[in-house]
Amino acid sequence: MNFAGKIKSFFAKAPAVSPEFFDELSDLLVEGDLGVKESYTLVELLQERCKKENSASPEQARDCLAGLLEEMLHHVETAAGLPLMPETSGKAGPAVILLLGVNGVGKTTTAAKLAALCQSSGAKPVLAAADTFRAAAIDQLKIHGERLGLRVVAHQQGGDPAAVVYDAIEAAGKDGIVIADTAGRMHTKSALVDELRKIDRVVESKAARYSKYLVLDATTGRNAFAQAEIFCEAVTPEAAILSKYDSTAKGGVVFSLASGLRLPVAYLCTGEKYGDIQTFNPHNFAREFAGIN
Ligand SMILES: Nc1nc2c(ncn2[C@@H]2O[C@H](COP(=O)(O)OP(=O)(O)OP(=O)(O)O)[C@@H](O)[C@H]2O)c(=O)[nH]1
Ligand SMILES: [Mg+2]
Repeated sequence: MNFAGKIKSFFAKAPAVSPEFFDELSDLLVEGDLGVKESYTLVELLQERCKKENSASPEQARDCLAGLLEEMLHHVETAAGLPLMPETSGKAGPAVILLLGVNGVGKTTTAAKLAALCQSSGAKPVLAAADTFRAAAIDQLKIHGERLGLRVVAHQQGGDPAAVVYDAIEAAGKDGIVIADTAGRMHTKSALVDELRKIDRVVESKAARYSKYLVLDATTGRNAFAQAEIFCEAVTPEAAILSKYDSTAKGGVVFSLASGLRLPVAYLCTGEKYGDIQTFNPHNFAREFAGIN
């Protein structure tokens, strides 16, 4: 049974709230990728709240849990929809969206999905193949560009990613949107950070709006949190995008990103098709995680 099924069945079958009930719930939340510390703290809070509110039934406890989970997400402002509203800085220049993340998390696919999303609201984004590490990465983005009917700015393999982004910004023009793919791997971590900082300097000097999204693979569980810690320290992404959030993914890491790193989630990706992306809704996500829907 997947996590969603397990949590639903736990609340449905529990006879009443009891110390065992709360112990079992803590273990279940850990299994859902919430993190050991967060799970125990949350369940302690839940016990207090249930007592205060006289919530004696498992169903009441479940609703209370959903509320507490949602509060965890409201530590951070929701970042959904930001790239689709480029403006405000007063500076002339395009909006730039940069996708970050380690190998294979779904950066290139997500770049294409975001491009499709921008297209559906009438924009014509330019894709920037700033993953110059592998020739295949450039080709992969070009294929998406062809399918979507969008321009892809690319240089040769081994080229300077910051130069690719620069050219894409020029191509997009001052009201345009640039969506840039980046490499997940480098010879060393410091080389990757140097490369991303160089891109930052180009974007900050030329763009009116800059959104850096960290793509995290939901199926990697707590490992996604460890990746986020490293990226947040090195390159300050503004939000995460949770990819591969399909039927087997658990998603508890989202609460840890908010409470531990103050990193909001902007989008959830639920499959490989262009349309398989949705803006993150804290209320619905918290309820779903608590087994309500
Ligand atoms: N089910 C599912 N598969 C996804 C999703 N996003 C990406 N994938 C798949 O995951 C694999 C890796 O996706 P990519 O977009 O190539 O990942 P990447 O981060 O660009 O990988 P590198 O460029 O190698 O670092 C591909 O097979 C994608 O089709 C998603 O949201 N759901
Ligand atoms: Mg890629």
